[in-house]
Amino acid sequence: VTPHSNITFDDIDNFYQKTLPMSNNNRKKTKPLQTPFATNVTFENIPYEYKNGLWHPVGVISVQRTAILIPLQGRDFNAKAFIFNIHAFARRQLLTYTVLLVEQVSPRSDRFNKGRLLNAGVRYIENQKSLNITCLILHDVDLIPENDGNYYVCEPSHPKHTTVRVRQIGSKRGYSRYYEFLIGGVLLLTPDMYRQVNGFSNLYWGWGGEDDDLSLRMIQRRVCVVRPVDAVAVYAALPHPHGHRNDARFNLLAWSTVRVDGDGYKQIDSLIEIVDVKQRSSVVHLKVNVDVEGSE
Ligand code: NGS
Repeated sequence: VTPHSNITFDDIDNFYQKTLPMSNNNRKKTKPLQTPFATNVTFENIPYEYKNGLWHPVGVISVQRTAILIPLQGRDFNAKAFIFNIHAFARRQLLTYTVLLVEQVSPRSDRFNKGRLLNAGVRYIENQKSLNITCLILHDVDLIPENDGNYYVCEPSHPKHTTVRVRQIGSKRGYSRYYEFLIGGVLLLTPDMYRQVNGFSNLYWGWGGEDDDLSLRMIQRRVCVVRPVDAVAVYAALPHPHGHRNDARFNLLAWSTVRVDGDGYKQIDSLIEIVDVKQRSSVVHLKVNVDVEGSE
C-alpha cells in the first residue's frame, strides 16, 4: 500500500489552511495525521506563521533561513507523504523555512535530470532576493528523516550529508549503509558552497551518477563533507518503482572534474525554463522544462 496515494495536493492545502494559519489564539484543534512511519504528525504545540515567503516559528528567531528543495518526476505519491512529514519535522526544529517541489517537464525526454532541476531550483531561490536563504537542503522525495536530533542546519563551511543509514518501509532488512563517497539522498549546504562547486552537472539524464559527480566536484575544490553521528542520521525510504538507469554515467564521471567550470549552475539559465510557479499553502510547486529547444 502506498501511503497517501489517494489524496491530492489540494487535500494537503486544505489541511494546512485549516490547521496552520498560525498565531497562538486562532489555531484550531486538529486530529493528528496518521502515517505508517510517523504516527503522530501534529503541529499543535508549535505556533508558526507564514510571512514573506517563509514559515516562521512565532517568537523565535531561527539561526538560518532554509530552503528545502525536492526534485520530482512522477512520484506524487511519495511527495504527499513527504510534505506532511517534512513540515512537522522542520517545525519541531523551529526552522524558518520554505519547501520547494521542483518538478520536471520535458517534452523531448522522459529521463530524469536531477542536476538541472536542482540547479534551476537554487537559481529560483537566489532570484527571490528577499527570502535571503542561508541554507539549502537538497532532499530526495522518498526519504523521511526519523530522528529529531538530525538537525537540518547548514554548517558554515562544510556540506553535510545526512542520509547515513536508510531503511526501506515494508522491508524486514533494517538499515543499510552506503559507501563513504556517497552524498546523494539528503545534502545540506550554503548557497556559497553550492556556487563554489558550480552546483550539479547538467549532463546526467536518467538514474545514477549525478550525486557522485557532485562528490568529485567537492574533492576537486577541496570541499570536505561532514556527517551527523550514526544514531541520528536515520531515514525511512518510501516505496517507488525504479527510474531508467543512465548508461552514460560512468563515462561522464570519468571526465567530471574537467567540466566543473563549464557545466553546472552558472550555465543553467540557457538550458531550462520555469514554466509554472504555483504557491500552495504547503509548498511552492515549480514546473521546470529541463530540455528547452536548442539546448544540449
Ligand atoms: C550509486 C549511484 C548513485 C546513487 C547510489 C545510491 O551506484 O547515483 O548508488 O542509490 N552511482 C552510480 O550509478 C554511478 S540508491 O541505493 O539510493 O538508489 O545515489
